Amino acid sequence: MTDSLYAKIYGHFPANGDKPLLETNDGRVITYTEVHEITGRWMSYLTDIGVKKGDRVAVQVEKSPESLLLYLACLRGGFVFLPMNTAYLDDEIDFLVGNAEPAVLICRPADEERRRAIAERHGVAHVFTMDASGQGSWEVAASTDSHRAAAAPIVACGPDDLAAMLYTSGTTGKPKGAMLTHRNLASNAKALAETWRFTENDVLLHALPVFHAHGLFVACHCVLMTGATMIWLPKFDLDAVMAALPRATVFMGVPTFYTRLLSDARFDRAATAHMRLFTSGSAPLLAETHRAFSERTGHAILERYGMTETGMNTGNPYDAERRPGTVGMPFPGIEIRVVGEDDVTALPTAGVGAIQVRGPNVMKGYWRLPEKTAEEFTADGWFKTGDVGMIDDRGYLHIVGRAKDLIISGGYNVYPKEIEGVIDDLPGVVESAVVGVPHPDFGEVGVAIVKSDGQGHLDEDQILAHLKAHMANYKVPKRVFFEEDLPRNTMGKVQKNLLRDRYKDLFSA
Ligand code: MLC
Ligand code: AMP
Repeated sequence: MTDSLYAKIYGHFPANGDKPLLETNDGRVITYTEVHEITGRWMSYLTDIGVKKGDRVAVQVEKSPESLLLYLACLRGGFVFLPMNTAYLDDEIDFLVGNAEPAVLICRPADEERRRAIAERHGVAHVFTMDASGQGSWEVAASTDSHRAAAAPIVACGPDDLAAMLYTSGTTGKPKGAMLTHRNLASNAKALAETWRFTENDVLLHALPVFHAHGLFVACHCVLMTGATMIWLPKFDLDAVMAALPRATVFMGVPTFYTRLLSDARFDRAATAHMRLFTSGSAPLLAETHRAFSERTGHAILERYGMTETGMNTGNPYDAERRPGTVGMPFPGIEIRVVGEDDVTALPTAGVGAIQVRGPNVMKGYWRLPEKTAEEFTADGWFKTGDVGMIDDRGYLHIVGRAKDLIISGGYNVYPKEIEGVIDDLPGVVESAVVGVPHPDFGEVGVAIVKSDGQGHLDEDQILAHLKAHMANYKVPKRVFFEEDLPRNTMGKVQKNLLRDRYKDLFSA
């Protein structure tokens, strides 16, 4: 008996292999039969070039049907899929590749030269390209019929074997690789597909990026576990979503997707009457957005709560009330507790404290960081989420804040510490603080407050240009302000709450 997630998914492939797993908005179709043929060829090719079970396959490519097939080929072969944000620049990729030591790196054609340099520096044996239509040196090499492809196996995996590794940044230090096992992903996939009542008749409108847990696991696994179908959009585009909506039954988004949809008068009761389910997560959905959505469409968005390290922890009920401003109850098999300062004593109803989670969904640990892993778990095996919340008298979890210094912008995590470090390296900067402030589109965005040495040759544009050259665009603060001194408490710590308050209306309409 194997614990391979691919084997579990394969067990749910529809009897009719001509059924599409996905359709693109420009008319491409990938059937379930094709999924099995292509993943067979690709995992055989990886095996032929010497990639072994447990080796990492690092990927930074645009979203295409092939980008998903790469993931599935890795699952099937027992290789560890490592997707990387398409916005990452050279420095960010260099760190991840150096840390994960993948056997293979697949990149966009335009990046090839720079990625080869990184691969060479870190001893990565194989570099391939894949463009936005799935073509490139990977397709040429891996799709030639290997003699073993026809009989390609589903490599047997144990429950604790790694299936994927996703990096999450920390409030201190460098990004850490969350090691996700076949059991982690499979247990969560089953819990979500069942709780959300997926069937073969569902059509999921997929507009999320596929280098994060939300787009890659939550959305795709619900479909793959039930032999359903996806409409596969390269990214969230309002017109493309509106055009595809009539053929969909389920939509999953970050809150920004919903505020953008609500900004369009075409998005109304008639346009959504046939829909079965809308889910939201990755960032807080404002209660007012939830209510506006219900008023406009008659549908209550199902908000759920998760993270890279744990997959999905809680969600509002499918059948009972979906309460605005809450993230619902634990999914089957998962436990949640809210604890006090000692990190172990569960608080009474409505007590506000640290949220901890335990279950088969929780990662194996951080890649090659046993001490860091140990710090994030309690002695009795609960994972510390870094989120602050309370459970109300009806059992709904409310997230009321974060203990971690983190900004969530349009569903992407931005770590102030990383940005402050880059600003502080600039000549003329004494120190800086980056804080999150409310934003009508992204929910929250970063703003930098800088103390300069007063020599007078630093301005906002210079700092923004410097940041854009060194980090993914979404991490770059939307504005920079100069102040004579940063406010500090008696312990000498910068009082970010005061700065947040000072700049909170910057983007209000
Ligand atoms: C883009 N920009 C952002 C941004 N996305 N800035 C801050 N936050 C973001 N999320 C930048 C662009 O680089 C650009 O910069 C400018 O903002 C305007 O971009 P845009 O054209 O409006 O952005 P767009 O391409 O439409 O992207 C916005 C978006 C995208 C919301 C569609 O960010 C997105 O798909 N977000 C989803 C994130 C996600 O899937 N998270 C899941 C994490 S998993 P410039 O300088 O060029 O003007 C997880 C676990 C869980 O958290 O629970 O799910
Ligand atoms: P990531 O590291 O990208 O997986 O981000 C996980 C974090 O996103 C969680 O720890 C929460 O802080 C936040 N998050 C995810 N879903 C929600 C939600 N529905 N409401 C509020 N915060 C959320």
